[in-house]
Formats: sequence, C-alpha cells, structure tokens
Amino acid sequence: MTNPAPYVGDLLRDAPKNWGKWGPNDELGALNYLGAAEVLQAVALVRAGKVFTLQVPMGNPVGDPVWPGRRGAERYQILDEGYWTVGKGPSFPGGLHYADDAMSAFLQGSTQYDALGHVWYDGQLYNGYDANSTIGGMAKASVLPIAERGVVGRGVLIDMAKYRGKENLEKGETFDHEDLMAAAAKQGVEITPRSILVIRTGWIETYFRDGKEEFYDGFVEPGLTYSPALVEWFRAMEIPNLVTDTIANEVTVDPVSGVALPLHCALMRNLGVTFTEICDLRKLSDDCSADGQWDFLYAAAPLKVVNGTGSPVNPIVLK
Ligand code: UVW
Repeated sequence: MTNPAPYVGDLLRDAPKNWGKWGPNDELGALNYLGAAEVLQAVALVRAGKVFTLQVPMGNPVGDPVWPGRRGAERYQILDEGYWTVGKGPSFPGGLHYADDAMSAFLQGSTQYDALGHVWYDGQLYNGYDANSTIGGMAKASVLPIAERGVVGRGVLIDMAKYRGKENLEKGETFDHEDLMAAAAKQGVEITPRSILVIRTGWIETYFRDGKEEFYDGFVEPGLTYSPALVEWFRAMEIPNLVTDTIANEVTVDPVSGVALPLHCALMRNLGVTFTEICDLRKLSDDCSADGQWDFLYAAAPLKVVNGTGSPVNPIVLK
C-alpha cells in the first residue's frame, strides 16, 4: 500500500512567502517586480516587427482543452441573417442587419490568468487574506487587480520539448529549474531576474494532434516539479509570471510527495507568482528557433472580471 500524500501545509511549512512585501493590501504579488525599467528593457527587444498571439482557440468545435471537471466555452448564436430571412430580424432606421452571440464559459476554461487567490491552504490566500473571502466571489486577490494593471515585461521562452529532442513531453514527465537553465544555455539565452518565464512542453498541442480521449486518458500533465530549491530559485529570481502550454503549469501530482499541484501553493499563494496557463507556444518557438532570439516583449491583460477567480486572455508577444 502506498503512503497517503502529506497535507500540503505540512509539505510547505518552512516555504518562503512574499506576504506583506508590497503592503497588507497588495493583490498583485510578484507583478510588482515589473516596473518602468522592466517594460523599457522589453521594448528594446522588439526589432523585427513580429507579432505572436498565444491563446488557444476558444469555443472550438473540436472542444477546448480544460482541467477535468470544467467545460469548454459554449458559444450561442443570438442573431444572424436567418432572422431577417424569416422576417423576424429587428428593423432599424437605414435597414442594417447584424450578428450577435453569447458565450457560457469557465473563466479558467481557455488560455487564462489565475487570480492570485485562486488556490489556498491553511485557510489563507496570497498575502494572508482569509479563505472565507472567496465565498460567493473573490473579495480579495481576484483577477481584477491583475487586469487593471496589465502585464508587460521581458519574456523568455524555454522549449523543454525541443531541449529533450521531442515533439512534446510525455504524460507526467517532470523538469526543474536546473533543467530550465540548462535548456536556456543550449538556446543561448539567459533567464535574467524578473523575466516572465514562458515554458513550452508541447503538451497542449497533443490535445489537437492526438485527440481528447488520449489527452484525458490517465490525466497527468508533464511540468515543473516541486522542490524547496526550485521554490527558492523562483523567489531569488523574482519571477513575476509563469506562462506555459499546459493546463496547470506544473506536473499534476508531485511524484515525490504525491501532493497535487504543490507549486500552485508554493509559487502562487506564497510568493505571489501569477500563472498563465493553456498557451499555444508552437509558432513562437518555431520563430525563436529560426531567428535565434528567445527573448521578447510579452504583454497580456486578462479581462476585468469583478470578483473573478481568473480570466481568459490572449497574450501578445512582440519581437
Ligand atoms: C486548478 O487549479 C485546479 O486549475 P488551474 O489549472 O486553472 O490553475
């Protein structure tokens, strides 16, 4: 019989926290590291006028890749030419026709920003906010402050799949900060302090290539894996934002402790690192391979959802 996983609060009992670092009312966490100097450093990386968008399609007829238990976005047509064809379209002075639609979507059901308060343990969210503040909507550390601020900085792409000579990492395959630095050295780029860390595993591409049955069969994503040294590296490097092409930005279950999503707790809840998930990084990676430039201006603004636990987003990269 295998040992039960420890309580995450015990696993992270001595883990570092950035609580209070930016004041008792802070809801932005490590995004506070991105000031004017970091924005201007990123602007200097725009040299060729290339533009990349990182969101996966939303409301896709083949389904949207989502965390098990969530549903992909459902789009409903509200108004189209068919209404006028049967004489039911509204009439406007001048006679214009138009199309309208609506969407029902998990706010974390596409490429997304997680609110800093999205995950917690010990009854406390990021910065020590009471977990009861999540009831009925996030009164604290929602996605709104991130949306109001926007995220702009130097992004650096590390392609772990390419580094390991694969199209994509396998189910449950792990890597850590040492692997990231080794891959960066091979790519000829440096992960400097305050870089927005963008990691390609090729995983989300498998949803579209191999189909959803294979994707969800024994669901365990590849990704970063917890260790105290990795958490300390994120803290010391002042990483403001972790962006990946997986649903949860980390291996689904830590193979050492058996704890699910410990980095959500150690990085997001404790250090205030913002998480951007479910990105499509293929075209960007292909371009970086071709021109040898793996760093760029990264910009993203989630939607201003009041009390939201997260929000869809279409991040933009400029080179
Ligand atoms: C969970 O935390 C369960 O999901 P996400 O990947 O949206 O962070």
